Amino acid sequence: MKVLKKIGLLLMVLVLAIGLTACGSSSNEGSDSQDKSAAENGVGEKLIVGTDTSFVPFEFMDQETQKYVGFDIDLWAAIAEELGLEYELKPMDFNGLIPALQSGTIDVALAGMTIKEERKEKVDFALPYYDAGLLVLVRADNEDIKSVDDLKGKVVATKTGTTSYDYSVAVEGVKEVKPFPNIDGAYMELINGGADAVIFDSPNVLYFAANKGKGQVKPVGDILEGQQYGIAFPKGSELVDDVNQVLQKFFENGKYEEIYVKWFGQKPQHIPSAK
Ligand code: ASN
Repeated sequence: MKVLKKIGLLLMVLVLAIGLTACGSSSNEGSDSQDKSAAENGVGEKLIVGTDTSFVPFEFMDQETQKYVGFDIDLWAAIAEELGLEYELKPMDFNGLIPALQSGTIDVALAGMTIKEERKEKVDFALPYYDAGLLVLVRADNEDIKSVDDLKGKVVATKTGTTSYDYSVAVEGVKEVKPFPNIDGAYMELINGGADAVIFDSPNVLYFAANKGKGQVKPVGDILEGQQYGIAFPKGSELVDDVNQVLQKFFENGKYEEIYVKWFGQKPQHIPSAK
């Protein structure tokens, strides 16, 4: 009897122990599947959209609301709405965007990025959506730099990893090119006298000169180099075709024009990819 009782007790303990372990593992599974479904339905499904930290008026922080705003931000919001995409913005230095697309850390790069053959080898671009160029910016009181031809022996500041950097280092006779991870740093360098000029994207230079830099800086000379901006994706991204269809629709139905007028105060003279 005693032996039987003992066996019975042992069995009970065993059953309990197994039950507990089972409970334990099932609750682990529970949290695993919770994680998975969160990833499937939420965070994991949200596209990560890399943007530049500051590229007025395309993407920049609104100081009042502490939110990212701008032409690119509105254009992407409208595209995402049309395609039913959820996304999260991830501001980062411009120079990090292409590597982040290549490593899959981000799904989209929204940064007034110039479509270039060399970049096309690394990432895919949707249709061109904005015509731009480069401009030389100097201090408002500067009298000797009137165009890019007057940069011999001068110090030029610009942003790292950009078409402006490539352009600046190729200007004959420039004494030094100072690259900054963020264009605001280059503008400050100019205003503080650490550089004689900034070479950078025309819409950004014009916007800065008319707003934050008003009275302190002035653009000089002609617009240099015709460029077009495109939204960039990892190579082979299935999103490109869908985004192109929406862009084409926006070029035709006035949505593009509406966003353009909001940020540039005038109608676009030319819509890059409109049929
Ligand atoms: N458009 C330029 C480039 O792609 C600069 C920028 O900051 N977007 O290099």
